Amino acid sequence: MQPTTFDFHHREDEIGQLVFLEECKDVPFEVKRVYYIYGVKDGARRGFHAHKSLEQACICIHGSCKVMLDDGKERIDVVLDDPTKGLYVGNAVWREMYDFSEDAVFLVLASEYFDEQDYIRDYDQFLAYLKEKEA
Ligand code: T46
Repeated sequence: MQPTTFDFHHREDEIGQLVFLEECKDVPFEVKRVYYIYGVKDGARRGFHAHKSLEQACICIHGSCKVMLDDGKERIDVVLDDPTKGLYVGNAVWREMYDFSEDAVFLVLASEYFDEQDYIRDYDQFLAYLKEKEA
């Protein structure tokens, strides 16, 4: 599995940096929700779930962290440490986020409003869901 990443528009001038992105242009979906994670405790791991429909773009806008993606066949680990780059996380992919630096701010653009019914929070259920989808 190869990660899909985005390079966002970046403007630098004498007074600082600016990054911008637009829905359906720089990320391949309409953005219905934005959330961000920060202050992650040392050594903590988050995620441990997949989504049935949700698509997301993850950006570590400050500091760094790693994201593990698992499509049921393969696992990859992606380092996010650049506020101009995003990682696409599609549906039916198990994700875990870890190795957050103390100053990490992890921003997520999401294609859907929050819906707990869209989560698969058990790994065996995730594998069963993939099997069902393939059948
Ligand atoms: C994901 C990864 C990358 C809400 O009520 N609304 C929201 O929009 C979100 C994102 C969460 N919540 C609630 C649900 C839980 O009671 O906040 C609590 C913590 O969420 P969760 O344990 O799912 O957080 P993470 O960091 O494990 O996962 C989050 C997203 O939930 C998930 O969609 O893909 O970040």
